[in-house]
Amino acid sequence: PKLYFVTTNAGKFREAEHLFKENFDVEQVNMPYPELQDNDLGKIAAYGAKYCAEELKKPVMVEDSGLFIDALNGFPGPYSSYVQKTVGNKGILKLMEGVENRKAQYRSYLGYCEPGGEPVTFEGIWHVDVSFEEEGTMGFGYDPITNYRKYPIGEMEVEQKNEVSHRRRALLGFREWYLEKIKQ
Ligand code: ITT
Ligand code: NA
Repeated sequence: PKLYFVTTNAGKFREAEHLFKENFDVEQVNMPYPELQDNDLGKIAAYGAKYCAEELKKPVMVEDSGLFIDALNGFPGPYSSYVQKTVGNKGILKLMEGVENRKAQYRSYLGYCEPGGEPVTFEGIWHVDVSFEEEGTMGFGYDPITNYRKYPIGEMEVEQKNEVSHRRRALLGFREWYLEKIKQ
């Protein structure tokens, strides 16, 4: 089957393409869509999927994600994209200077919708730590300033990251549901 992944983020798309390559033909639709102002990423993904399905008249997936840092009460969370584009990784490292608690989570919400249908969402959470300096050039976004059990995420190949990430969990949740659905 063919799926359309609406995202402007090439890093996200690359990971999804890798993870799904055995099951689906995934095409990137590089189109921004209105994002609800909400703290609930699941709601943003559901609304975005519905909007894009009606707009494109195709079955679509969207994904809304973010990095939630414990010591910053969940910041940047739903603002992750904006914060990445403004103060960036250096800005986050600055905020984290002298902070001992480095715990954070990446969260991913995959939203899927067909034209005329209701959206469904799938969640994935990945517990990571905020590093003390930038390391690696492999990933995107906050990858260079996060590590998983001391392994710099910025040094992970797509395949390696796809074995453990928040995105893997959300996408595989969707895959299981979808493959079951098309059997019927
Ligand atoms: P689209 O909305 O067009 O898909 P976006 O980059 O704006 O692209 P989001 O609104 O979901 O996507 O923003 C999530 C941000 O969180 C993203 O821009 C990254 O900075 C960060 N992020 C999400 N997943 C990440 C990951 O696996 N590694 C590093 N940073 C990530
Ligand atoms: Na976005």
